[in-house]
Amino acid sequence: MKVYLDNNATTMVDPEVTQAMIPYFSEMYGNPNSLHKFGTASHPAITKAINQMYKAIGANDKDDIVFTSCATESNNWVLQSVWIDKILNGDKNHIVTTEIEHPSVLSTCKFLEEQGVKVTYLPVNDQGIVEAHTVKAFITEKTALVSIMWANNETGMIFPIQEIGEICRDKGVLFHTDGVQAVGKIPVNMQEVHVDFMSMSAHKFHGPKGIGALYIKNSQKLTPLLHGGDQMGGRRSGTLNVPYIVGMGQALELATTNIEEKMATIRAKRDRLEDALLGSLSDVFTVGDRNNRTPNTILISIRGVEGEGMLWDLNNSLIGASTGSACASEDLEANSVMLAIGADNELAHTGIRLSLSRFTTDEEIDYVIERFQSAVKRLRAISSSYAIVQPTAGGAAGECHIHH
Ligand code: 7TS
Repeated sequence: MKVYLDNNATTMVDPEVTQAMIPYFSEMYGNPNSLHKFGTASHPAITKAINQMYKAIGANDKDDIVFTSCATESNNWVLQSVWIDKILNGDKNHIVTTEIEHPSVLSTCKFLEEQGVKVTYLPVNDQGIVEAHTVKAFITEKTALVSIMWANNETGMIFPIQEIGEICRDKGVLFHTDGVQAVGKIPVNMQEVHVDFMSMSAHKFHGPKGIGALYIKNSQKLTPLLHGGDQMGGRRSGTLNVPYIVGMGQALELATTNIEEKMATIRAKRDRLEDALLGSLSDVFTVGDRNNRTPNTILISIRGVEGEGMLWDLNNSLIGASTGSACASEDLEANSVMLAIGADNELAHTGIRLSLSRFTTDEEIDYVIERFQSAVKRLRAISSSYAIVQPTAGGAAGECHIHH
C-alpha cells in the first residue's frame, strides 16, 4: 500500500479538475486578451471560474479576486504594496505579524525590515495561536498592516480571524490573512469577517500547482507587483493562465460543496489515527486542541525519535509525511513552530506532520497506524538517548503536553 499524508504541502489534482482543464491546453489555447475567436473562446470558462471562486469564499460584487502565480506571490504582493502605499508614500512605519507565518510572509517581512520598516512578530501561546487581545496591544498609530494566517500549515491550528478583523477595523488598520491552509478545508465566508486581503493557493485544495489568488475587499487600491500588459484590470500583468484558472475555480467549488460533510469525514479518520497513536505509544504528544484545528492535520512528537528517522521509516513503508513545512525540510533544524509554542529543542526535533485529504481511506489509516507504531518501536530500540532519558516513561500520552 502507498499512503500520501502530506496534503498540507500539496494535494493530488482531483481527476475532475484535470478533465476541466484539458480543453484549455489543447483546443482553446488562444490568448484571452486577443480579439479573435481563438482568444474569446475561453471567456465563458474564465467567467465561470471567477464565479466559482466568489461563491466559494462568499465574496461580493464590490470585491476583487485576482489570480496570481502562487500564494507566495499573493503574500509578497500585499506586504510589498502596503509598504509602498502606506509607508513609503504615507505616514506609517509598522507591520504586525506572528512568529509562525509561512516563510513567504516572514522572509518578506525580513526584507522590509532591511528597508527600514518596523515589524512586530507576535509570539504564539501554548496552543500555537495568537489571541486577538495580543494583536490589539501591539497596534500603534503607525501600524499600516496586520498580517496573520487563518490556519497554520504545520499544526492546523485556526486563528481567531473574526476577532482580529474587528480589532483592525476599529483601529483603522489594514488586515491581511494568509488563507492558504483554511480555504477549501474549513468554511470561509468573507461576509462574516473583516479581512481586507486574503491569499489562496489552488494546489492545497486539489487544484494545480503554480496558481494562486488574492481576495481584495471592496477592490481597494493596491500598487501592482507585476507591471506589464494590464491584464486583470492592471492589477496583475501577465497572460492569463486559462487552464489553471479553470482548474482553480473547479477545485474550489468541489472542495467547498457540502464542506461540513467533507470535514466530518476527514475529521473522523484524523481523530481515529490520532487516538490510536496516542493510546498505544508512551511519550507521544500532539500539538493543539484538535477541535480548533483544520480537520485534516496532526503534528505529533515522539520522544526519543528524530523526525527524520521517522520519515525514513515511514517512507520505506511508502507513507509520505513530513517533519513540518516542506519549504524548510532540507535542513535538519528543529521545527520552528514547535519551538515557538514552547517545546524544548529535543522535542522540537521529533515533530511529524500527518495531513489527510478527502481521498484518504480507512484502509490507509489502518495501515499507517500499524506502520507508525512499529517504526516508533524500532527507532526507540536503537536510540541511545531514549533509553537514558525516558523523561515520563509510562506517563499518560495526550494533547498539549508541551511545556514552557
Ligand atoms: N502560505 C501557507 C500557509 C502555506 O502553507 C504555503 C505552502 C504557502 C503560503 C505557499 O503557497 P504556494 O502557493 O506559494 O506554494 N506550504 C507548504 C507546507 O506547509 N509544506 O510545503 C509547502
